[in-house]
Amino acid sequence: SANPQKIAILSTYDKTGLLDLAKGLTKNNVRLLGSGGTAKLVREAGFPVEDISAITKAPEMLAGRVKTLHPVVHGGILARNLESDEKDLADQKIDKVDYVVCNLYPFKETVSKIGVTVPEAVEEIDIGGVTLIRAAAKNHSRVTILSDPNDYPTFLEELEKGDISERSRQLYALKAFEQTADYDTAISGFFRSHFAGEGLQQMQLRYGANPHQKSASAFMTDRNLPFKVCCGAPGYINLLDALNAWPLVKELHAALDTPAAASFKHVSPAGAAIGTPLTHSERLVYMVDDIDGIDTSPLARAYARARGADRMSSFGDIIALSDEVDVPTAKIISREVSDGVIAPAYAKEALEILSKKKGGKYLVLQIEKDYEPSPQEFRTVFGITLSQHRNDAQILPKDTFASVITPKDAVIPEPAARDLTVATIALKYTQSNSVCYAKNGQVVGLGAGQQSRIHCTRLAGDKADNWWMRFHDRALNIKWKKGTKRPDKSNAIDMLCSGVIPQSGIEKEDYERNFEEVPQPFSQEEREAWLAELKDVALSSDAFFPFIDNVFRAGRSGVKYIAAPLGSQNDGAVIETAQKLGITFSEQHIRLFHH
Ligand code: 93A
Repeated sequence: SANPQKIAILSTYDKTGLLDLAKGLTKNNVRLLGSGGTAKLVREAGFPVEDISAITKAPEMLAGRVKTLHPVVHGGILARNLESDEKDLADQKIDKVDYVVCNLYPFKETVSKIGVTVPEAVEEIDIGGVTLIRAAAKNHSRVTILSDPNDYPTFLEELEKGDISERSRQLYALKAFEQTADYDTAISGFFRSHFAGEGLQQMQLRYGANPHQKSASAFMTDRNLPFKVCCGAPGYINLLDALNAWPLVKELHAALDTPAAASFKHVSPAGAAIGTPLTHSERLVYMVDDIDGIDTSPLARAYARARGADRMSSFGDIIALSDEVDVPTAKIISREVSDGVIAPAYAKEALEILSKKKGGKYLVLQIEKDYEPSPQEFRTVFGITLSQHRNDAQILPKDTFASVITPKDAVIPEPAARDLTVATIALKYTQSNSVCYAKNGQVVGLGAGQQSRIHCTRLAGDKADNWWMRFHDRALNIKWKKGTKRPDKSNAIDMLCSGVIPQSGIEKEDYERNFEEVPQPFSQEEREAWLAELKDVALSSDAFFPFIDNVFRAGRSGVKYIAAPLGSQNDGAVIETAQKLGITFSEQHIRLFHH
C-alpha cells in the first residue's frame, strides 16, 4: 500500500522510558513487535504489541540465546527501497521495519563484579541485540535505531511532527556503532585478560603511577607486546621510561651509527650518549675506571657516559641500550642503583649478571629490535581521547643542522654536528620545555619539563657546569673514607661541585664524614677559572628562544654551537646575540615538544 503502517521492533534490557515510548509510538499508529520480556511489559501496561516469535513463527530458544535472530527480522530491517529488495521481501512475506529500539545485556556491569567467572560473563554477551543495532544503524538511510533511552523523548517529539529526519537517523546510527564498538571492546578486554596469556598480548601491572591507582595493565589489541620480561616485573612508570628510552637509543644509533645508551628517570633522560672513547679522567668521573673490557665495548662506554652525565638524576634509572648487552655493560649496571634495563638482546653471561641484581628482582626487558609502532597514537586524559600522528620525524646530522644562520658560510665540524644530533634526539624524548647541552657524544646537561625556557636553559647550564666541575683535580682526587658508598660519593661530589656545601651543624658533619680529608670548597675565582675551560659545547632547544637571555646563559657554559627552531619575534636579536658571542647558530627545522 502507499502508506503502510510503520513497524517498530522493541528489545531492551534496560526498560527505562519504555512505556512512555510505547505510548508515543502507539499514538502515532506504529505497529509494535517485541522480544519476550519487552513485549510482556508493554502488553501488561495495556499497549498493543505482538511477540516477535509470532512474526518469525519460531519460538525463542536456547534459553534466550536466539530470540530475534531471524530473516524475518533482519530482512525487514536491512531492506532498502530498491525494487529487488522489495521483491525479496514480497516473496518471503516480510514487512519492512522502520524503527528499532534496543539496548544490550549489561556485560560491563557483570564483569566489573569481583570474582565473575568466564561462563557467567559469556552468558551476558548479547548477540541478537548487537545484530539488531548494527543492522538498523547500517541501514540508517531508511531505519531509525534508538539504542539510548535518553533519546526517546526527542525521538517522539520528532515523530509527532511527521517523521525522523535524515540528520537524526545519522546521529542515532553513529551512537549505535559507538555503543557496539565499546561493547565489543569490553568483551575483547575480558577475553584478553583471561585467554591471552600473561606477558604475551597483555601484562598486569601492580599499580599505575601511584600505589593507590590499582588496576593497571599494558596491552596491545592487534598483536603481542613487542617486549618480553626476562627478569623482574615492570611497573607503570618503568614502562613509560623504557618505552621512551628505547626509541631514543634506537634513533641515536641509527643517526650516528654507533651503539647508544640512555638513562631515564620520570620519563625524561638524565643522560644519553653514544660510545665514543673515554679519556682517563672521564673513566674516573664516571666511576668506571676499573671495568674490564670497556675499551673494546662501545655500548659500555655509551652507558658509562649516559650514567655519568648526571649521576644524581640517574639514581634508580631505567636504562635503554641500543645493542646486545655485553659483560662490561652489565658489570657497570650491576653496581649502580638502577630499576631496570631495556635492550634488544643480552649475552648469556650479561643476563646472568643482571638477573642477580636486586635480589633477582631487577627488571630486564627484551624488545624486538625492528618493532615499529603504528603511526597514529592515542591517550586519554580526564576521560577525553587525544590522538596524534606519532613524532616520527627523523633527526639526522646531515639535514637538520645544514642551515647555519650565523656566522655566514660557517661549516659545523663533525664532532659538533654529532653533539647537536645527540642533544636534539635526547630532546625528542624529554618532557618539554627542554634544552640540552652536549659534548663528546653525550648529554652533559639537560633541563626538562620547565614551563619557562630560560629556566630550562639555566637548569641545563647549571648541570653542564656541575658536570665540568667534576673534572677539576680537586674533585678527581678526593680522599674518600674507606667504605663510602657510590651514591654517597656522588652526592658529596655534587655538593662540592655545585657549591652547596653545608656550613654548620649535623648537616656539615654528615657531609664531612664521607672524607678521609675534607676537600677545600671551590672559591669563586677557582670556579670561574675552571669553567672558562669548558669549550665547544653544543646546545639544542626543543623550540625557539623567545628572548636573548637564553643565548647569554648558554655562552656562560662554553656553548659554541646552537641548534634551535626559529619563529620567535626575537629571532633577529637571538641570532645577533649568538653572533656577538661567537656562537654558531643553525636552524633546527622541527619543533620537538614531547609530553
Ligand atoms: O541472547 S541474545 O543475544 N539472542 C537474541 O536473539 C536477542 N535478541 C535480543 N539476546 C537478544 N536480545 C537482547 O535481549 C536485547 O539486546 C535486549 O537486551 C534483551 C531483551 O530481552 P527481553 O525482551 O526478553 O527482555
